[in-house]
Amino acid sequence: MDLSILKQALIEGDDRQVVDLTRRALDEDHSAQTILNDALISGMQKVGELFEQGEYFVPELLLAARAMQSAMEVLRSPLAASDYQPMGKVVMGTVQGDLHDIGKKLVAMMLEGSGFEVIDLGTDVPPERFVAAVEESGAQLVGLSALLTTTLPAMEATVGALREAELPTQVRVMIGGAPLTSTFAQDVGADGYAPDASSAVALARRLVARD
Ligand code: B1M
Repeated sequence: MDLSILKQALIEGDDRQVVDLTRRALDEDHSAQTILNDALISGMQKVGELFEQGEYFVPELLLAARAMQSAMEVLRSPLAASDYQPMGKVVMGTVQGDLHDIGKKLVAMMLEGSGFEVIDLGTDVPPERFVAAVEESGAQLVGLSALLTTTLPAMEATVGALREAELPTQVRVMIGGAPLTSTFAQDVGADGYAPDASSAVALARRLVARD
């Protein structure tokens, strides 16, 4: 199967078609990683471009996002089965004011697939919920995601709250999301920045190994 058919179905936000084609691609021995990168992520990139060009509006974004999430459910176990070794506990979430979920879920799935236990707090998460989740779980790592430039101050506030909290163990903080950079990570006092899901796994491994 040509993965561009799946990419096109995602761009059109055709949920059922996307799920069927994702299953078919797996049956035809495309790896979960290839399906994700070559069809789904590149399809979402195209959706973003269409939005920027004024051809798509929020309803089209929502349809594509729903289709992407359904496909990710299909890919969850093959991605997670890739390489299992218990590594540590991570609290993950999208920062306050930001509802973008897909990239963060993808990072969470890849971390799970690499042997991390992930506590996913969802989206629009206030700083104090991150702090409480670390206190309750004893996680060594926190992963913060943001897709909006307007929510970068919330990310800074969250890193600040984690640094100020009296936590039983020293927590490492990694951040990611399209508007971020490693310079921003340094400026707000995070321990690292990852531009995509696979580098997030490599970074998480490095940060946990430092303990
Ligand atoms: Co929104 N949106 N959106 N949107 N949306 C963007 C982000 C935008 C770039 C579109 C555009 O204008 N071109 C733009 C932001 C501009 C900016 O601030 N710079 C934007 C806007 C403006 C908005 C609204 C304000 C629109 C409106 O209402 N007028 C609104 C805001 C709502 C809110 O959050 N308060 C909004 C709403 C939405 C929907 C709800 C409709 C939907 C989200 C649905 C959902 O997530 N459940 C949506 C979508 C789908 C997008 C685009 C099209 C796609 C995002 C996505 O899922 N990408 C996006 C345009 C684009 O990105 N091209 C856009 C696929 C995903 C796999 O990639 O999330 O980048 P990404 O994650 C990557 C990396 O960033 C990284 O790894 C991931 C995998 O490789 N990463 C991490 C992410 N988190 C990480 C954490 C890490 C490490 C790496 O460590 C912890």
